[in-house]
Amino acid sequence: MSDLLEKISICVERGRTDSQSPHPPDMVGQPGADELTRQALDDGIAPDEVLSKALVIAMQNVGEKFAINEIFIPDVLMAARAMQAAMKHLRPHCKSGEVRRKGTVVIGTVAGDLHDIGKNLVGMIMEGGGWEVIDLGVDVTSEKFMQAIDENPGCAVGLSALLTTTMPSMESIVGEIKSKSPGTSVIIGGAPITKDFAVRIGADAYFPDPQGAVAFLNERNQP
Ligand code: B1M
Repeated sequence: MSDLLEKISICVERGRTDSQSPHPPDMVGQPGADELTRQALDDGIAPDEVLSKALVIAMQNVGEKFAINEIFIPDVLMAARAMQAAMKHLRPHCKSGEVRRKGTVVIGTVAGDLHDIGKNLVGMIMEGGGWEVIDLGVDVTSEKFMQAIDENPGCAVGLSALLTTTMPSMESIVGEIKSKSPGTSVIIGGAPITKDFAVRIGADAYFPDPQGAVAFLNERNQP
């Protein structure tokens, strides 16, 4: 890996957004993901390489460390901020098709539920893992999920629920997706969700953390 890509990867993993940031204290005064990504593109490094050889690797490390409690929610949020600073430079290239994404995932918190912190973490780690993420937000009805599936053929869907009272809503959304679009993979998660519940409602997979969900998507994407 080039020196520059390695530096970008370290900045994202450590949550170093830009040269003005006070975080992390041992990197104060050094450039961050923002400046280094700009520099990489100016130096002629392909945007695709910045994504796959720096951001994806950094966010994979972040997801793995988070899953084993080596780092915590604030660390993931800082890493996600640094990743967004890099993505700002890559997004125009994504739109032009120069950056190849692994596929599209539509995510949302189910109808009746307003909790979005976990869903946002999952979305950020999926995006960092090289997936295009369409985030429908919170309180998302089955109609909105179906519309997004129609607009993004071949996408996977990720549902989050934090309330026991919105688990029935998750069940009816999964039922609707599976009856109208049986080929769509549906992943579910959230504090009250279990593997047994996922099996019972016909979801393809349940994961207690973002990393498991990304690993599932990557596996499903294998040729
Ligand atoms: Co709420 N709340 N809340 N709340 N809230 C809980 C969930 C609760 C457990 C608190 C409690 O009573 N101890 C309780 C639910 C009880 C139950 O259902 N059995 C509860 C309640 C009751 C409520 C209200 C009803 C309170 C009221 O108004 N009377 C109300 C409901 C509003 C609504 O949704 N309609 C309510 C409101 C709120 C706030 C708005 C104040 C706020 C949400 C702010 C926001 O999200 N923007 C809030 C918060 C912050 C919480 C707690 C404290 C924290 C939730 C959180 O963000 N966790 C929570 C108590 C707790 O968990 N300690 C609580 C951190 C987050 C990173 O974890 O979301 O689990 P989590 O996501 C994890 C994994 O679950 C997984 O990955 C994430 C990262 O590890 N994951 C997935 C999540 N989605 C996934 C999807 C995947 C894969 C993995 O694939 C697609």
